[in-house]
Amino acid sequence: VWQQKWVVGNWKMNGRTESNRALLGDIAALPAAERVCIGIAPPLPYLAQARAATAQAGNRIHLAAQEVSRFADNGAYTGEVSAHMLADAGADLVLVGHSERSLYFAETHAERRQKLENVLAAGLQPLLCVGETLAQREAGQEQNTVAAQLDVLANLNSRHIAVAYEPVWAIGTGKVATTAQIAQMHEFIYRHILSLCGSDVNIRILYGGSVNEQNAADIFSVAHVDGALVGGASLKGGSFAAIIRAAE
Ligand code: G2H
Repeated sequence: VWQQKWVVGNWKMNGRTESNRALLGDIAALPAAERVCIGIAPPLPYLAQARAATAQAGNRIHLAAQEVSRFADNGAYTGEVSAHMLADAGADLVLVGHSERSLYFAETHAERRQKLENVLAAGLQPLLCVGETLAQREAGQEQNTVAAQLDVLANLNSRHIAVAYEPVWAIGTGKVATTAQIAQMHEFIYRHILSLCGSDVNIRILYGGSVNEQNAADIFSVAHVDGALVGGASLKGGSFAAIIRAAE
């Protein structure tokens, strides 16, 4: 897995039982992609549906959760879902720190850290999302911003670091970072993780932000791009399949 390209579909708040059935059918029918690790992150009520559908594909589709509680295990935290519950429900990957969580839920650095620790304690792999806003990029602050976001990884008890670089200005906007911008930032992220976590870590750095079947091949050809976190295009079976083929 740590040599493969990861293609993870983040469904966000989309789907219904009936429409999921068709999409999951397409995903379960994908031919085995040896060099690609495929993941999907459906909304929580559909995790079991996704698990059942992908089990038919021999569990080669990884299940991801889009969010996790900062509270550990069990307790009086109405509305929350713990990392242990996600593990119990069959997830093995958990998104942490997606920019939409800071935008709409004011998630803090300390909360992200707590979530990372909870995910690891439950035996799951976190996928930390980082990325700068347009204003930060225009002010020349993109690397400082991303470095500060990555600092949440310092002294984390894990030798497996997965990060998604998602420039906020490219999320769901149809605007894609240029391959030069992606190359520069992925190289920076790679070096920063090494300096934070040591050189003996396994690293996957995914790109996210309006990835689609037209631009995927170019993006995957960039050094230190180890896959993609795909939003909108992961809701169409054909597009998601094409992105996986581009990663092969
Ligand atoms: C970025 C991405 C997936 P989209 O958020 O997380 O979404 O591909 O729709 O820009």
